[in-house]
Amino acid sequence: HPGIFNWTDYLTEHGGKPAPVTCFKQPAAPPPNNFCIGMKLEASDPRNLTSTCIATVVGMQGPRLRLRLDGSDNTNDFWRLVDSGDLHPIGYCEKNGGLLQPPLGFRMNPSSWPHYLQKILNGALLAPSSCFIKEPPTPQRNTFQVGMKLEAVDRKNPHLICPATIGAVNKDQIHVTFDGWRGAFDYWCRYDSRDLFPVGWCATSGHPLQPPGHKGSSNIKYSKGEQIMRSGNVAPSPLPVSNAQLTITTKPTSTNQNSPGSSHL
Ligand code: MLZ
Repeated sequence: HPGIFNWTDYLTEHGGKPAPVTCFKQPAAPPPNNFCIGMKLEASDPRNLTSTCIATVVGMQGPRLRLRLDGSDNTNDFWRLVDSGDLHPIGYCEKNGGLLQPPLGFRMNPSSWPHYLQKILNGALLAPSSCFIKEPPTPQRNTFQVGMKLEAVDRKNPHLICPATIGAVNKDQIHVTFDGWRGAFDYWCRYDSRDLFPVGWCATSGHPLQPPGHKGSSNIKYSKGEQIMRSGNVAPSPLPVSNAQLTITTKPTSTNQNSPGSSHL
């Protein structure tokens, strides 16, 4: 299938080894997704982790749920795995002595919250407890190494999972670098983040995997010759070469000249 991303061919061509599955806080097999669009559940507010809110499933992709907090707008949707520790059936908060809170940025007057809550839960489709899957255990320590390959959530486009490489390791933190995007989407996170998956996870879980970008790999060749300047410490991920080796071949592309300052969006 030319044009469809294939890890085996990619690793043969570009080198690199998949990070072992034991590095990740993910179960041996991706969990089943038994949720349906429209189901309501309890989730912690990503913008205010001390609040438990009502959320509705507004989309799904493999074992990932796209969630929207009830009473919030549609610009703060977030994604969680079905085995996320942040998700619980409706009633869990109250059973544990808590109170459901309005989301940060509640669209109405705060005094209307109790009535609003009653209204949205009346006759609602509640996600049954069988949908919720226990969070997997956390690996004891950070065993990622620089150069290892993985699949990672693009935090600027959190519906996307993309091929990535470990760019650096510092104690419990790892630097996730996205293949072919010259650093524009890279981030640091803990080794036990739920946004990190082993190579092949998307294929087995039924989640789409974005192909790598082409910036820094299609019309950029690594050889001796004319140098280009780049600002900051943005490395030409994922190829481990020094700036001194980086040159752009003169083969013109259609519109994007792939200049170092060009937009990545
Ligand atoms: N705005 C970009 C998305 C890039 C995603 C990169 N992920 C590492 C585009 O539309 O191509």
